[in-house]
This record gives sequence, C-alpha cells and structure tokens, in this order.
Amino acid sequence: MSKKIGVLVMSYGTPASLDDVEAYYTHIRRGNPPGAEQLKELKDRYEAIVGGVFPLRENTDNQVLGMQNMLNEHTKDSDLEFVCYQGLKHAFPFIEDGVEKMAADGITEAVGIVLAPHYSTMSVASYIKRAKETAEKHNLPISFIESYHLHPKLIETLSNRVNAKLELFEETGATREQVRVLFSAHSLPERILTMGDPYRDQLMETSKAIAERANVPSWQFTWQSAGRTAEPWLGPDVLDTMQELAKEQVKYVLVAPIGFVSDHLEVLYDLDIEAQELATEIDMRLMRIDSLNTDPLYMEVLADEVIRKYKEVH
Ligand code: FEC
Repeated sequence: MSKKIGVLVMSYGTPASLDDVEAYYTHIRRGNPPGAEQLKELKDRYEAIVGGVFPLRENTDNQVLGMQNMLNEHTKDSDLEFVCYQGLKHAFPFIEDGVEKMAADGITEAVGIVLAPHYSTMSVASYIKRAKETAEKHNLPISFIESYHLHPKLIETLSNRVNAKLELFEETGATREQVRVLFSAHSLPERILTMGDPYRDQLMETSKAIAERANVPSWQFTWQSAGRTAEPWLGPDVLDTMQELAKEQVKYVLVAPIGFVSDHLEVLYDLDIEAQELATEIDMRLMRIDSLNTDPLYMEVLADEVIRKYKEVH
C-alpha cells in the first residue's frame, strides 16, 4: 500500500460572490470592515473584469488539480502518494480548513507550498504561520517550501512568455530594443525593507534571470497594486513608471507580472484595465505576458518542489 503525504496548497483566495466581497475585504483588513465607498470601489473593480467576476477561484482550483496530476505522474512508480488540499488566506476553504481536512482524513505527514514564488514576511510567512499553528494542534508534522523564485523551469516558462510577446511586438513593427520590459509584483509597505525582508531581492533575481535567458535588451522592475492604506508602499508604481517612460519617448511596453501566477483582479483589472487606459491616454502600446495558470512547466515546478522538500526531511 502506498504512503499518503498531504500537500497543503495555499493561495490568496477570492470572494465566492459579490455579496461575499465585504466579508473578504474585512478579512484582508484583519477584521476592520471597509467603509461604504471603499467597498463599492472594490466591487466595481471585480465587476469590471472582462470574462467573469472572480476568476481566481477557478484558476486556483485548476492549479491544485494540475499539481495533483503532476505529482501522480512523478510518483506513479513509487510507494508514495501525494494528496493535495487547498488552503486560502482570505476565503473559504481557509488555510486552517485545509489542515483540518488533512488531519480528519488521517494524513500523518504533510508538505505546504504557496502559489506565489517569492518569500515575504507579509505574504508567504503569514501563510506558513497559520498552517503551522493549526498543524501543531493536530500533531501533524508539516514542512514548507518558502520560495521557488529561481526554479529553472519557472525561469524557462516565464522567459518563453516574454519572448512570445516580444515577437508579437516585432511582428507589429517595433524592434526588440524599442520595447521596455517591466517586471512587476505586488507592492508591500516600505517597512518590510527595515525588517530585512528578502522579497525585493528575490524579485530582482527572478527579473534578471528572465532578462538574461530571454535576451531582453531593455528592462526594469516596478511595483503594482499597492494597498489603500496611509503608510508608504514600495514604489515606483507601474502607472508612475509608465508616465516616466512616456517622457523618455518609450512607445512600447511589455509588462511581466512575475509575482503572480494566475489571472485575477491584480492582473485583469490593475494591468489590463487601469494600466491599459493610461497607455491609451499617453499613446503607448502596452502588452502583458500571459499568466501561468495551469502551465505544465509551472505544475512541474510545484511538483518538483514538493517532492524535493519531502525527500529533504526524510
Ligand atoms: O482576484 C482576487 O480576488 C484577489 C487578487 C489578489 C491577489 C493578491 C496578492 C497579494 N496581495 C499581497 C499583499 C497585500 C497587502 C494588502 C493587500 C490588500 C489587497 C486587497 C485586495 C487584494 N489585496 Fe493583496 N492580492 C489581491 C487582492 N494585499 C482586493 C484589498 C484592497 C486593496 O488594498 O486593493 C493590504 C492589506 C494587508 O495589510 O494585509 C499587504 C501580496 C500578494 C502576492 C502574494 C500572494 O498571492 O500571497 C504580497 C492575488
């Protein structure tokens, strides 16, 4: 009989319906309900997404399934069976629900991974903390992958995506040199830097590795999707960067949101609607690389990392 290992696959989470947005937003704000205007503004953003309101739910479901299939493929000739459980940061099934389900199913060993390649105290560390606390209550040993931002297959697939869009620019008359590639990721409060957080450095490492592999002649890193709070967030924001590039007469921009692994609000609204609107205003041609979603190479990255982590602790 094969040995069952639980895999807690953690992701940000999204509301289940428009009626759920308030509870979701309140959870993100650590229990403080948003004001009526803030709530309306967030609902409006969800409703503006082309092709459906909450794509992250289906995308995460598909990623978990894709990862499960990849793990089965990798372990078919072994006596190990990895079983994936979903745990979301801000929506049902919460991280705690995922761990509890593993315990209820009789899982006695587990590995946890986040659907975000870069480590930060405000993202991955907080997922891990919650999972660990619940696992301890159930005496369930669980080890975690903290980051995988330089996994060769991640760099390969992101480089392919950058190349594909650079070629599209070339087909429409721009040279590669004329296109500025903007690698981007979710901003965080500036105070993470004084905490020695590796987030920014890891993002720079991923950007450099892709730029080298894809032979990108002209690139820079920028932040996006900063939170609506009073404290300073890491910048420059993508919209400010675009304005600066317009002043430098840069006409072609390719945005590569390397901190995200699927299509959701921060990609489909912040980049595809908000940044596109600005691009039209300032007469800039803006494209974005396709999101990873269930890209088989990304599924391989996740499966490789889980198997590697399991072997490391055994
Ligand atoms: O499609 C969806 O429904 C969800 C899209 C979504 C993703 C996402 C990923 C990250 N966030 C990160 C950090 C913060 C911090 C705050 C914060 C706030 C929001 C709000 C929404 C939201 N985030 Fe998010 N984030 C997504 C959506 N995020 C909506 C609330 C309204 C707003 O400010 O726009 C500030 C609150 C706090 O202090 O906690 C910080 C990071 C990631 C990428 C890593 C990960 O996926 O965990 C970091 C997707």
